[in-house]
Amino acid sequence: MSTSAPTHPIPAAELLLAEAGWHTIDCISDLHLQQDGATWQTLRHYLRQTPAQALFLLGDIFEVWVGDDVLDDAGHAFEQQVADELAALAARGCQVLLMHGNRDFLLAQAFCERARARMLPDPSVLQLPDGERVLLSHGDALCIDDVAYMQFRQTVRNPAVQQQFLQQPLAARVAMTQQMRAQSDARKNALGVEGYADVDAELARAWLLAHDATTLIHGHTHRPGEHALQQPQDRCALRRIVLSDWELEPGHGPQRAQVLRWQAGSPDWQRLSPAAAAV
Ligand SMILES: [Mn+2]
Repeated sequence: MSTSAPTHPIPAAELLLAEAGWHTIDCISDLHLQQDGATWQTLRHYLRQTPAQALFLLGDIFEVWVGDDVLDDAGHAFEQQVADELAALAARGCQVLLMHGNRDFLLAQAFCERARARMLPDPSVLQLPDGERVLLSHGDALCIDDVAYMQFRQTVRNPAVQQQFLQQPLAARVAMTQQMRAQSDARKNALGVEGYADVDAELARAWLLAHDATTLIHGHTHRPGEHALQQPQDRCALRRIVLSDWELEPGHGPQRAQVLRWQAGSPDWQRLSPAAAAV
């Protein structure tokens, strides 16, 4: 386990200080939006009602993102609606903070401008008003046991590779990603959630120690939970909190969707249903 560190250098993190007016901070991830439906309608209701002053969307907001030019394409009205709904939330005074997932890592400047959102590097440190430092990540970079995925990740996160992809016509990019998604779905069906590599506990602990944080919040694995990470020599409790994915369409397995919320004066983060978080 401890051999993972040298081959997986710990990335730098951006430090974000919670503002004094942030009384409610929400984290969600893995919405995997692709079309209008039950998941989107529940999310939209939540976005319109949340009392949060800051909303962190920790990756895989979209099932796939082929380039920001979909925002100018008549065939992608759904993606435009999502961006506009985030912008409406921002207009009401909530800061919208995004992180890339392994599905939507091509979200770029034009999307952020339309959604009035800010893209954060993965990982980022959120320092809460009480001084607690929380490390935020999508989580895929910590699933190092999936060697094939880690190689794929390195390739597709290469700016030159991305540039080449984005130079293809939009229709060609859509077709290419559909093919890749079919392969990925076949693998998902064959392995099941439990068959996927999980976050490497030792690497997660190393990330926390390097960034002087005590809690890691991430998504990606679709295994909501909370796990202690500290070793006997650690001076304080270290843990990771795993966000739920959102899947509310009928016929897609058990329905699931959660908001993780921090509130000033509350002892800890709370898991809420979207309906409970929307009041
Ligand atoms: Mn993911």
